[in-house]
Amino acid sequence: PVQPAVQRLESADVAALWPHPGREASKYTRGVVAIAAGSPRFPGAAVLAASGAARSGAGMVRLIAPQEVLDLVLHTRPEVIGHPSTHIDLEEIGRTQALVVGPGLSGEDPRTRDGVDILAVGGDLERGVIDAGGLDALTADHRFGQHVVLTPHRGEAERIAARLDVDPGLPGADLAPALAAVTGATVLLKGAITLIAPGDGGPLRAQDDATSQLATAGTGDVLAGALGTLLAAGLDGPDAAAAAAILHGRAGLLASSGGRLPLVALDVADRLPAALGAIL
Ligand code: NPW
Ligand code: AMP
Ligand code: MG
Repeated sequence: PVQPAVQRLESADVAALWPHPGREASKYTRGVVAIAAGSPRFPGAAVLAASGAARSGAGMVRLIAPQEVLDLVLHTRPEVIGHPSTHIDLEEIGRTQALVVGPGLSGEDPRTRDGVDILAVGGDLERGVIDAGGLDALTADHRFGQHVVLTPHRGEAERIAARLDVDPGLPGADLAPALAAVTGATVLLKGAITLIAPGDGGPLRAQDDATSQLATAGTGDVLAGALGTLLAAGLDGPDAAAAAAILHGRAGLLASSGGRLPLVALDVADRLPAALGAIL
């Protein structure tokens, strides 16, 4: 098949898509995002994903995690609603418009398997993000709609590809669409150039103006949370992915003084509102 033209993402794309809360908005109508993240081995990933979600304007951020992880997160982010649990039961949790599964989880964690099944075709929710450990639970039998976004870095993308009978050696501009085609999900392939391949075979979008200061532990977890918020607000999978990638990249530039100084992942989350302010 002929490779469709690549669309280069700009700030204006975010401005056009951004979901401003209406005058009558409530925290529930704005979008509730539930996040299954953080484990005894990687508790910090939950802080980072929850921060990315909360700083992007979620009406409510729920976190499904063991109590010791919730204790850490609530210390930093008291606005987060904690759900101490080893599994995901959406009925028990309450209203949820998008689910983020994976930051800081292993592929064997029951939350990982529950989350992927909930987001798969035939599951209870069609909007969400599968990142990090969540990607390790993908099998060739899983199919998704395009409002589910997979967010692998290159290493994770190669691991999924090998399992889904896609050539892991493909260049990114072919690998992202190939993974989107076999899963049906939108694929956001992270890196110096971040590529977004819609699950419906639509045009590839690219972001190439972030800073390599983002190449530090935990920045991907922040992105997963921010993307969850935009999906909960009702954006289409590819649009949410585009807006989250641009905003995350701009926040990285602000947090690093234009790419000159080192940043830490939590700085990126905290700069999301200012990045948005510079765009709108
Ligand atoms: P190599 O070196 O090329 O052989 P992992 P992870 C390869 C959580 N975190 N970027 C490379 O292999 C995450 O949420 C928790 C990165 C490398 O060894 C995950 O749950 C934090 N890797 C978990 O940790 C902060 C690339 O893949 C391997 C690559 C593991 O996350 C940090 C890494 O893959 C972190 O976010 C690329 N562009 N290209 C916390 N504070 O709690 C190739 N590789 O071990 O599956 O993933 O990213 O380290
Ligand atoms: P993760 O590996 O999951 O923590 O995600 C890393 C984040 O940093 C992603 O948003 C990447 O797009 C971004 N990133 C990593 N390396 C670079 C780079 N060289 N230039 C720009 N952004 C990068
Ligand atoms: Mg990651």
